[in-house]
Amino acid sequence: MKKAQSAALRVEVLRSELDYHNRQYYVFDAPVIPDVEYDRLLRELQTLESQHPDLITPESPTQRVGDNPLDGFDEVAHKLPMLSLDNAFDEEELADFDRRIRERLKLSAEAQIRYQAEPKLDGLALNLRYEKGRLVQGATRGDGTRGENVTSNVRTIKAIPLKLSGEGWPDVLEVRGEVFMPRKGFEALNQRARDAGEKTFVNPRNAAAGSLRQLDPRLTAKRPLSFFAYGLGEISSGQIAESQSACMSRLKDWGLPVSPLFKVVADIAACVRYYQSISQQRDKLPYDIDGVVFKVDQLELQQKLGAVSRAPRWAIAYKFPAQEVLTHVESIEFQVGRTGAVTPVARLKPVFVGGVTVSNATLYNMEEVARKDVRQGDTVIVRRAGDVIPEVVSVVNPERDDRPEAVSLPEHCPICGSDIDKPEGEAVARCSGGLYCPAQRKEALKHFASRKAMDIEGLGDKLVEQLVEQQLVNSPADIFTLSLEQLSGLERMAEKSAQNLLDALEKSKQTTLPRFLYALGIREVGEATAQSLASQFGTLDAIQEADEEQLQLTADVGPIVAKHILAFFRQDHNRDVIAALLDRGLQWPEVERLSEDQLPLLGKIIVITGTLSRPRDEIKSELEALGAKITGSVSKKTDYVIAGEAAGSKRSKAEKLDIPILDETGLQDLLKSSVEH
Ligand code: I6G
Repeated sequence: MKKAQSAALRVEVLRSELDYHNRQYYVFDAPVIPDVEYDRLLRELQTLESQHPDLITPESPTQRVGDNPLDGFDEVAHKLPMLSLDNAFDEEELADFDRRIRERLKLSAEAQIRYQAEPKLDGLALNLRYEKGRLVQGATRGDGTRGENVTSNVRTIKAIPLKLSGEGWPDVLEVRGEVFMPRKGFEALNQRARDAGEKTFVNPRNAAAGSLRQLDPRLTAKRPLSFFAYGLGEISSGQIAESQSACMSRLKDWGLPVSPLFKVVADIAACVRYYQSISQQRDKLPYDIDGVVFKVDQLELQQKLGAVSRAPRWAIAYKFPAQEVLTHVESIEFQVGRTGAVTPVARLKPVFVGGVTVSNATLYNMEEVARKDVRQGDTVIVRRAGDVIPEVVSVVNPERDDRPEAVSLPEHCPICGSDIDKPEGEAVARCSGGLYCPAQRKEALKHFASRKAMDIEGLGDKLVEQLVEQQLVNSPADIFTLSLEQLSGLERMAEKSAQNLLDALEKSKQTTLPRFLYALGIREVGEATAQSLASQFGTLDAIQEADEEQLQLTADVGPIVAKHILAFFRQDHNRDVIAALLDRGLQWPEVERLSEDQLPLLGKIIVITGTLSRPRDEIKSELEALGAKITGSVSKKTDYVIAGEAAGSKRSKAEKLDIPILDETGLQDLLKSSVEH
């Protein structure tokens, strides 16, 4: 009894902590804990709920994994129509909007209208219905009067609260807003699709729409969707505030994310300044926007103005110029990246798109070239969104006469002439020249100096290219021997800038182990893996000396990454560069290793086999959260084998090797004792 009570209490505490962290992340954009810590709390809750299923509630943060697939979506009649917005494409049209409002409200030419301003996300509209503070329905706009019931999918979107926080919300509250896919998530999703030879999404908007209209909510749960609220539908209490901006603030208090860039501006001139300011920030925003929206702030005035032909008179979307344009492919060439990846690139007739002139667009790999069938001379749609690399969306005239042959992958590197390898089944072709290839050398140095790596201020791409071309620098260690004379002799480099760079180089020598590891540019070792390796091993020496199995004990490190790490440290020239860098004075503070206190199953190797009552992935995540490493095959190093029904050869092998075999009860005991640890 006492145990069940304490579990119930812990479940409550975990839920409220997780809800709090979710709000900090999505509503306030101010996370308090790192993602791994959030995941750990979530897994602790999952473990407790699996031991005490009676404690599970529909609003628990664990209930976002997605229900069973549907046959189709039901139709939903909107209680209040979901309107669309009129557009303005230049300042004159915006001024007309303001003038029409003043005329309709019979205000003088001098009277000023206060507007609420916010970016217009490039996503899709959604209506959320909360009853007594609980999310009961999510519906798409559809034709404005009837949409689709996508509740099961909406429940998987972490930015959308399953229950409202704070107080004072009406019994029925409908919230309207935009579902969108942040650019980073979109890029990663498409990269995974490309790696698997699957179809990619054309843009984040299509990816968001496709994900929200997925019949299997478990798939939606895996898509990085997010949400900002921008308005209201039915409200049982009539009104929740006197102005649009105050409504948004109340929604925020109740845990609904609203745009962090929303602002009240004094008049139409301030709207123009707001538009200009957002245009300048556009590329740096983590999501696509296609304009800004202005709304008369006072609700009383909104009501007086009303709507015409399905669009409110009190709001307007001031749109940015198009991000997709037509141009011609002048040629298709091949570029060599840091790890030798050979990428086909379309050289384009320069075209102005999304605020910059674009003359190159990536074609990713040969499969993509074939899929899109892009050839020299084609007219293509080019898309540029934010600071994402411009890409060819599709060919406009694939049936034209005398099209040249499709381009094929060259046998030799266009930069250094080394052989190009393309392993069977892999999408990426690589130059085999390694650091002999000047292209790879340049890219490796750019990566080494970049902000998230050694963060060497002033050592930009152009400078790296000059240094390599003039053979002043061959390896990262050479950067630290550059002299003032050498640097000030370079193009566009005054003595002052040269001295600043030397100062920046000196400063960068005080680094951290994760940064240093990341800067080395080991294949598949990104920032997160570099951090995990540092926490797991504590020192660079320990990482260099680790064997494949030891490496694989690290979070994020599977057999492929482990092989890349080993291959990197096995190369003499890499070890020489590291020694030279340390010799030049690069150093970092000691790293605190993860301890058994934090992760009670740290270092334990576990194999899961047979049919269990819960999905294997779920059990795997719970064990991993406690520090265990889950592997696929049984060996002398295995600590436990979790064996469900019909466990076959792995169970027999464990018996032969005398490895403890746990059934479901044994697994629960292991989880319980580790959580209580
Ligand atoms: O489609 C929309 C996007 C953004 C909107 C909207 C919005 O506000 C930021 N606001 C309204 C009132 C409507 N559609 C109808």
